[in-house]
This record gives sequence, structure tokens and C-alpha cells, in this order.
Amino acid sequence: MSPQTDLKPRTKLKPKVERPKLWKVILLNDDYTPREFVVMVLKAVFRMGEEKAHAVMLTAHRRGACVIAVFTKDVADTKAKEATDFGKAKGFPLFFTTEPEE
Ligand code: TYC
Repeated sequence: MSPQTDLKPRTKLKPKVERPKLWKVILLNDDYTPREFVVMVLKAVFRMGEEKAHAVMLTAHRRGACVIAVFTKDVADTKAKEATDFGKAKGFPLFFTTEPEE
């Protein structure tokens, strides 16, 4: 047998199926939006219960921002816009942004 016939890859080549990158939706604090309004938006858009929504609102209030959840990019962008628009409709500067997960 010539040495070359032995040159096979040592490891199996796995077909790579890339997982879609996930995006975080982040709630930003501001000085004007009423706390209860933030809670209402979190419940309506992100389907949170009262306690979770209140905890998320308080974290953003105290720390300046809070990660709410991760979604595919399309869903994250749509939900961030929908939630921001709720505030805009009432004249509040409530803001939700998105960023990719590392
Ligand atoms: N800081 C606001 C207030 O004191 C409440 C608030 C909390 C607003 C969280 C935005 O993401 C926010 N009325």
C-alpha cells in the first residue's frame, strides 16, 4: 500500500448548520415615563406577568437598562418598535433597543 492511500481525514466532517444569532431587547430608563405604564407595556408586548414586569421595570429604573428577552433579529426589532411606539403614542420617551448576543 502506498503511504498516500492512508491519507484520510481523522475526524468526520460534520455538516455545519449555523444557529441564527439571537438579539437582546433592552429596556432603557428615562425620567418621565410612569412606572405603571412601563409595567403595562412589558405585560402587553412581552407577555410578562405583573411580578416579572415590575421587577424588570425596577431593574431598568435603578441600573439604567435591563435585558428583557432574546429573540431572532426580526422578532426583537418588531417587539422593540411596538413597545417604543406604545410610549410615543402617549408622549412618553420610553425606549426599547436591540443588540446582538455575543
Ligand atoms: N424612571 C421612571 C420614573 O421614575 C420609571 C421608568 C422605569 C421609566 C423604567 C423607564 O425603563 C424605564 N417615573
